[in-house]
Amino acid sequence: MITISKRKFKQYFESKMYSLYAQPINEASNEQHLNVLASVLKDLIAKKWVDTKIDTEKEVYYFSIEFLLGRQLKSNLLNLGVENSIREGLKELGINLDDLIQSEVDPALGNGGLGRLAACFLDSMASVGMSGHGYGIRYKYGLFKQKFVNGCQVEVPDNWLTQGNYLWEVVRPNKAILVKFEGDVYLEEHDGNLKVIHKNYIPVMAMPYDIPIIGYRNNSVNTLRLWKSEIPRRDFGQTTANAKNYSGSYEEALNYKYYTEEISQVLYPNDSNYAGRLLRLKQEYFFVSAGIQDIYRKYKKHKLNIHELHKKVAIHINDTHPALCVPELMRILLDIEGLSWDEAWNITINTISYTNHTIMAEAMEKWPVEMMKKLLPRIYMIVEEINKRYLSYLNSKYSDQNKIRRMSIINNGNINMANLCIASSYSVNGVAKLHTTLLEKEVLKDFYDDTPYKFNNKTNGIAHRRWLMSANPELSGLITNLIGEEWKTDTFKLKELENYKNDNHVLDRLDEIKYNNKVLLSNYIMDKYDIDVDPNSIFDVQVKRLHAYKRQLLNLINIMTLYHKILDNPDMDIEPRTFIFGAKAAPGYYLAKCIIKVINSVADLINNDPRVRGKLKVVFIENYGVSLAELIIPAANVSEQISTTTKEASGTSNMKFMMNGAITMATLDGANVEIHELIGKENMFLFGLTAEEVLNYNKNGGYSSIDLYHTDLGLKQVVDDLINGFIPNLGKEGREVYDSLITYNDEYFVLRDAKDYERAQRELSELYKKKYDWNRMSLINIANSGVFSSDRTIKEYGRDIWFRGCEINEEFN
Ligand code: DL6
Repeated sequence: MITISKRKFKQYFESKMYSLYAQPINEASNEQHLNVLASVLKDLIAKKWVDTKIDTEKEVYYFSIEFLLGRQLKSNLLNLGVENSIREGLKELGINLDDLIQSEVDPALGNGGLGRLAACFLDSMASVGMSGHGYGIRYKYGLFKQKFVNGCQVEVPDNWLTQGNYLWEVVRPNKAILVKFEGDVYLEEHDGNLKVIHKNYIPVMAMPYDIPIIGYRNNSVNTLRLWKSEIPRRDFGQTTANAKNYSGSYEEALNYKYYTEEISQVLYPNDSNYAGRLLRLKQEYFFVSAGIQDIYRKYKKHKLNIHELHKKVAIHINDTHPALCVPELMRILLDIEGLSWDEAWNITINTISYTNHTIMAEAMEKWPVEMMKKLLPRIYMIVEEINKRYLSYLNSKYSDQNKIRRMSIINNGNINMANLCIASSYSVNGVAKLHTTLLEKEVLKDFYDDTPYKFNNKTNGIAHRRWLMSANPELSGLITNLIGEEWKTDTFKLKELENYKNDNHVLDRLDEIKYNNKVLLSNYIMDKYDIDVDPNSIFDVQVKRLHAYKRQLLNLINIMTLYHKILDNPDMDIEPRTFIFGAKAAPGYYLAKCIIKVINSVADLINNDPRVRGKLKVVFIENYGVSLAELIIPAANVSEQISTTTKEASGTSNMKFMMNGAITMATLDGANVEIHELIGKENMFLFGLTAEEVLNYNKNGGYSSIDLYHTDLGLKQVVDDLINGFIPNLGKEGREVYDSLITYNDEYFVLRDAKDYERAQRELSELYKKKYDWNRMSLINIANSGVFSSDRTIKEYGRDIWFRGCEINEEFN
């Protein structure tokens, strides 16, 4: 927490304006005002930011290929507790703070839940006072910007660094690090000792850009360090003596420049070809190597005992993308520190922990041996050695060769990164109870049977400061009026709201706040798409990545069913609904893109049909991201969490919606199961196959979608609409979606769950008519959402993983 008077702030602001831009405040642009404000705030926190704690307590380093931060200004002001004085000061200078907040870029350095979770964790680590820092990549282009052209997704580059630099970053050239690719590795004898020599490597410089992560009203300022790849500068302190010689032709020099700069060019290069896959592997090693070397350098600078690294440092691998932390740490301990394999291994395995975020086979990373061997010769040697020792351990313990093959790190010419992570870390966690159980009992069963003590669950969470306090200030104010301030630092206190569940004044107020948020969203939709949506209608929202398992298609089928019903029965008593979608499809994911096109075509059909006017609307909001989520989620009445049971690891939008009082429509998947445990089926709407049923179907060859299609005529009508011209402006995309359901037997049980979903939707509609019952349910949801604060999650990571201080002595080394 810092304090600054309005008067002082104005002085700082003015002198910063002069030093940065040499011009008066009233002549500066909005962008310049924003830069000046960010710069003043950075000055204010500078002292706290440089304070380092490494020699007093254990530090956590969170490695993630994505950090989906969202805008920082509002959240920094909130956490510092200076919003009011700064707002007032700016006002006197003729500047509106809200304009500055809105004009900040939203860095899209992530794709979805994985990256947003990483950002929430950074916020929580700082806010609970934990010394925890992030390492990632400073991509020049973030996730693409989505535009709809004729209903289809078109990807436009996200040039988020419009001014060349990011508002909050500080570049630190003196902390740049050398990362080595390719080359020849061999052993040489020096004074009777064998030394690993790496020659003819391609040197790449990792330039650190630091972003401050400010804790909520405390003294913590942690760091997110993002690396940019560059050609080593001339004054770069580290030696490149054995590097490949690039003093050749101009063309060679250009190629080298391209090689280095390409690495941090774009988030998720297209991996449908070899070059794209190679680039991804380069990215992974690049940020891992820079990060591990950085930790090591800092450790040595503080003259700490290398034999106790695991007592001072915790390294967390967010999904398998940073899995090369394992061989990179081993490389440093073996080749630089000269430790024995056994000791290096013992330190590594007690330093590294790993989170799994998916059971989808397609997301389980595997790298071809030949690719890694060429790109990272020394790293590959180490992985091979780990595997050799691991196999010998497995062979000494088991005779089942299939099991050993499944557990092997290298198999069939590929390196299985999840297997590497599990074999080499002391903790493996899933992200919701059901997900962890599925890992233990199904997907990673061999590993769980072998080392059950490594496995644990850490149900995800969300930063309630961003998702409730900042995104929904009116609701936040009501909560504080009712139960006081304490919930802001202890969200379990939200439970006290239940005392008001029969207070009609409070329920009315809740209703009013939701309405106001719906008006804000309606205005946005009007401005952007010229679609008039009624804030009195039910706002039924599904916002998340577009993926077949998340089943936006099931939502759409229900919309079509409802549409037909109204057409058949124009006097039908129906609560008006606005269905809202937001989703990006991965550029190479054809079916997902077809689903987008189908939804947009159905939206056109319905929104332009006077027969359903005032009853149904469908809006697909383009370019869904963090800032839009902050507008959409507080305005939702219904939260669609309808993935095929077993497929969604956790979900985090389910938690954000719940905290903002939306009612969840859900399958018992991911963290929905835990929402259900908390509030019971009477406070949400459940439908669909259970996990057991899905697993049984999968083991016994699925169900027959075509049989269902022929027996349920209502369903048949809607499915046929995809290919019979009923939906205008729909061509091959309709056929593709139809085929996924019928020809390819509906892998995600969309049709199988459709009837039950329709039933649950009907019940929801009925309940909405009873205003107080609905708002009571909404209040109960908010009151029970405290457990989903990422502060709780991060404290559990600290308590059970990073600081538990228990040493694993692996049997194999
Ligand atoms: O754990 C964060 C988030 C979960 O909430 C989602 O359920 C899960 O789908 C997502 N997983 C990924 C994995 N991507 N890859 N690779 O984003 O993680």
